[in-house]
Amino acid sequence: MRIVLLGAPGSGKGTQAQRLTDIYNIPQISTGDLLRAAVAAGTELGKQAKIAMDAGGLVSDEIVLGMIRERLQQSDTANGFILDGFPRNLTQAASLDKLLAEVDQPLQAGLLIDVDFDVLLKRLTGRLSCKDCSTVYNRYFSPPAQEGVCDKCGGTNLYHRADDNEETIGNRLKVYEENTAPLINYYADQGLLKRVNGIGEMEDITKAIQAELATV
Ligand code: G5P
Ligand code: MG
Repeated sequence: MRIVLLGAPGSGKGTQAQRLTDIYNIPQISTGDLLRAAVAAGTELGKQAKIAMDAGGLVSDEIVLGMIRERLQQSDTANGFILDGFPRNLTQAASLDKLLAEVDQPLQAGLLIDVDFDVLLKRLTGRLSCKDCSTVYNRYFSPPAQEGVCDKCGGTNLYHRADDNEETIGNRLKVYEENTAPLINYYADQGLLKRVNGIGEMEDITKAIQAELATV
């Protein structure tokens, strides 16, 4: 299964991608996670990306497309992938289509997780992420069983993302509206758009996604 998860910052792309990975046995490819790893490693690419990420803007298409091209060549993508946070604008979407056409593996769905903007702020300001395995928690809605310890990997490196402050969140939402939301029509025009309501129990949202994907 080859799918793109669409949705605003905080809509639950990462949360649902991790669940879908276990269900379909295909990898989650999150450009945000790949970029944060590059920032943490202090690579040249990471240094360039950090400036845009701290401001809540988009990292250059050139950097992101290079990363995606390399990632899609790895063998664990043979049965498909879940793209989370990519593509982010029409240029990236067209480049992805081209890349997948070259290997005759076209995208099968663009799945939108729909969440009202007023819910997103609380989700993002309360988010905690595991540095070791990227599992996502929320200090208000879904904290780990033991404070400061990841339920999944047992690591003790839960952190609050640097871009989850109100000012940067405001920018990220604006960038989403202007650059990423047009992808909804882009995939609708290709007959690939699926849509689920992203407010409710995480488990129910996963089931709604599975029901949508059952027809691809
Ligand atoms: P990212 O890392 O892609 P965003 O801003 O697109 O970041 P984000 O913030 O990671 O997206 P998400 O993955 O949609 O949001 O949300 P999540 O982490 O799963 O959930 C958010 C919170 O809500 C968590 O606390 C979770 O527990 C809670 N939650 C989730 N689901 C539910 C639910 O059903 N119910 C409830 N109650 N709570 C829930 O990108 C970061 C930066 O990297 C760069 C950009 O600078 C970007 O700003 N970047 C790119 N730049 C250019 N091109 C690209 N393709 C780029 N990709 C990344
Ligand atoms: Mg995410």
